[in-house]
Amino acid sequence: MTKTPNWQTAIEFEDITYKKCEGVARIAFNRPNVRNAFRPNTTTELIKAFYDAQEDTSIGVVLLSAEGPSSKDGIWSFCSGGDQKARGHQGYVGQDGQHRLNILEVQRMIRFMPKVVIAVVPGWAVGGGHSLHVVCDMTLASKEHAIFKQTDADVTSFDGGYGSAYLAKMVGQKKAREIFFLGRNYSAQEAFEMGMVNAVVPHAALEDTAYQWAQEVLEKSPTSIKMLKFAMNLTDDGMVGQQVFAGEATRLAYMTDEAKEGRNAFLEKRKPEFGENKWLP
Ligand code: S0N
Repeated sequence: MTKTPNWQTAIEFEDITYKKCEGVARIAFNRPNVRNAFRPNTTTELIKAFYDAQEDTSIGVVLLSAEGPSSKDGIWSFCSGGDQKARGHQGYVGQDGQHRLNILEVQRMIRFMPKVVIAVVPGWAVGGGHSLHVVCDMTLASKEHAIFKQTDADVTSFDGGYGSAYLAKMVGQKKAREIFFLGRNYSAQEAFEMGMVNAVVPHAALEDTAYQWAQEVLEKSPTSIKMLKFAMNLTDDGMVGQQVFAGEATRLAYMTDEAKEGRNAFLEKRKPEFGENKWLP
């Protein structure tokens, strides 16, 4: 039986909502009248919320979801990508007048955070919004309302990183090329059959199901989950993937008596004594 969470607001934002409940953080787009398009203020807020969730040691899972539906027409969205009204000549223009492409920073936070990020897709997942669901560790989609679509090649605002190249690893080269080159709409069921959605869920049960999945993850060993996520990332992330994985291996080594002896010997200005029979077969 699924449990309904008692969400508590963690930080008040303008373009997103950010809540927590029992080890789970929920970050949700909150611009439903523009299909949850992200402007620079949205990405700045996303970065702050993801950073907070990463730093909070009580949080093991982040749900990336969306508020809705639109008050104009009742249509649900996850995210429709970069706000084309904020798009300038060199990027998306914020209140400070700077041109930025910092949704890519959000993607990297999702990819490299030592916690599980689940995309909860209640409606349109389009353009950069589609790329965000691709980079999340798992995706749950509304049976009735989720629609997946890539418009990057319509508006000349394309994601040549995780949104396309990693998608191709996920659904296969031919299908990924179809998604980008034809820009068609795909239902939750079609996205599931392609391998880019983990489960198709009745809309009314979507949020509670996501919370339930998060609770299941939280029953697992945190170190195992983190190492497995980074291991699965490693081959696609090159030297950065190795750096992230290896950093955690170093942390594990820090926890050994051997590492404590290495540090203590240095501080005490003596030769370290690592002991006998430490060279395991
Ligand atoms: C989502 C779509 C398919 C929904 O269609 P529907 O239901 O017919 O609704 P509309 O009437 O079109 O829209 C309702 C209202 O919402 C506004 N709106 C929708 N999407 C956007 C948007 N992206 N930007 C601004 N406004 C949007 C409409 O204008 C409408 O407003 P009103 O009611 O006032 O008329 C359909 O809406 C659609 O196709 N949207 C555009 C999708 C799109 O092309 N997005 C951009 C694609 N590219 C990216 O996102 C790439 C960005 C990225 O990730 C990136 C990659 C590499 C490097 C940098 C970046 C970066 O962004 O930084």
